[in-house]
Amino acid sequence: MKRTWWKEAVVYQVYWRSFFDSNGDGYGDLEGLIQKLDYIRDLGVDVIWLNPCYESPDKDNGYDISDYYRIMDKAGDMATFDRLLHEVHKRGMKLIMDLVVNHTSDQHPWFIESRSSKDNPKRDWYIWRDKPNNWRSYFTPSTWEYDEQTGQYYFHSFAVEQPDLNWENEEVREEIYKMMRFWLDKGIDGFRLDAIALLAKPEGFPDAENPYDIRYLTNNPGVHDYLQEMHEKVLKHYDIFTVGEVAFVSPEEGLKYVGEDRNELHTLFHFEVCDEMPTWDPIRFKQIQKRWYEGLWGKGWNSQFLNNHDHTRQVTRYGNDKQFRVESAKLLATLVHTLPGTPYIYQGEEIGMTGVKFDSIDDYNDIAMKNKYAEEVAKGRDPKEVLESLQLLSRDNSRTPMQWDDSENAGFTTGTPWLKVNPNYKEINVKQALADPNSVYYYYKKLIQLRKQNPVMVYGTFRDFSEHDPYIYAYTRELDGVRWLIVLNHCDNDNVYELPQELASVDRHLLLGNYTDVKEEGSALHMRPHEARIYALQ
Ligand code: TEU
Repeated sequence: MKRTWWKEAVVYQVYWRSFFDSNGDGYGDLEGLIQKLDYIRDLGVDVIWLNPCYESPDKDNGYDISDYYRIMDKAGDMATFDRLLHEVHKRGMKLIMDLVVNHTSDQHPWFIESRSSKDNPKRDWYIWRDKPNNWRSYFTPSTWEYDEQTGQYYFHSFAVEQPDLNWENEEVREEIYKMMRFWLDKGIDGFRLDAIALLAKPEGFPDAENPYDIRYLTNNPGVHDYLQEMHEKVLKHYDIFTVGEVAFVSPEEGLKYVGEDRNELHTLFHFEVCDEMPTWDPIRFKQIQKRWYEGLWGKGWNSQFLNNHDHTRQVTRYGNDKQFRVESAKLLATLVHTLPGTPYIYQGEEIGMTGVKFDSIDDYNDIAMKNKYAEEVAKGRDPKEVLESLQLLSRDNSRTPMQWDDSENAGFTTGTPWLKVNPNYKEINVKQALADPNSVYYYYKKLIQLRKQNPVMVYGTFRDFSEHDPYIYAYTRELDGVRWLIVLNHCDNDNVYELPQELASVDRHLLLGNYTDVKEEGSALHMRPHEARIYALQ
């Protein structure tokens, strides 16, 4: 398999508005990120993925862009961005930006022109129809919004304020490519391509049989033509890293985006876990990993993550954030960093930050959650019940400010934070983590070091020895005669893992574990709650 820097990399996602506020306005900012770069570097991170910081009315936290060439005031300005890039590079790290080109803001001048009249030259830059079909958007009941001025409907996969660009229009594509070159010429190291599987729309917009199953929004014919053109005209001319957000995709379909012979993207985020597995489901999780491994290995590259700014923090959603928070956070880290693919860390994950439950809908900000809440309450449902039903998966679970210390507002801001701080910041914060040699933070650091020193962790073949076990996940990675065994007891109780003959008959040496006193006991491994171990086999 071809070795590349981005296969070996560990990526750290910075949701800047919740990272560190340098000017007391309650929002994190690029200057704040600059001030914390040493913290990120010390963890061992190679690449920073920065969420969108372009000019935006901020209806969907920067994913509604009104000027691709400017930095939004809350984040800073272009001079600060340039300094950020310089400071990241100075520390030997790389920076990738979010590329949001499925849609713009409705305040983007292109859309303002487009909606102004039916014969405006930019009319065709967006998608206009006389009649809607029955599709649902991600964030609202319909994908179509009626526009009084011209008496037609425009299409939006997400919020009403996020009209989809018409990728069939060549001028649109050329404008986007030009904008991409602008950022790449500044020296950024790649893109995370937002909602990229949505670019192509099906001919004629036929009604869906079940409008609630929104798969029709993604992976439509034509999407690969656009990506190949983008590759040809932009991407291939730079030494960069690209990762596409590709929802509702099978490994077979996924390979079309990332196949090494396809000239599209390097890697993808598939969402078979985060979108389609609401709570921990071990057998299903193992099947997903196996299928993706078999589908991609040697042909295209995968990513590993269990949370991001759209998905509830992993220790809350898939682990145990109460009795075994520290052990569980370390176990999940072990999983993400030892499965095949590039691992992602979402800010705060490295100190085991948890999700939140706010008492009132007013304390939430997430447009997806708020629109859904309004829709359900309008149907006459009990507001309290609706709130409760939306809490676990609200995107604000992962968006609360980074917890730096136990001072007011967790040291995130001297002002009023744009989203409330998680009340548990007095116990869970960076200062505490750095002072405790057994913290989640130092465990991440060790995992990252291991990855740097051992190619087997990146390029080793994968084999699951526990397909039907509901608690233990045991698998090997193997490369050039080096063989590692990873054993995880994803469970609140003790369990014994009886090593299969093949693994029991060789010597083993513990490389890393999340309990300090591991006694070696022959072929039966007595695993404690949420215990994780990485062995080298001889
Ligand atoms: O998300 C796209 C998206 O579809 C997610 O909302 C979904 O939950 C899933 O993770 C992918 O199927 C991206 C951004 O990450 C999100 O923050 C934006 O709101 C959205 O695009 C619109 O730009």
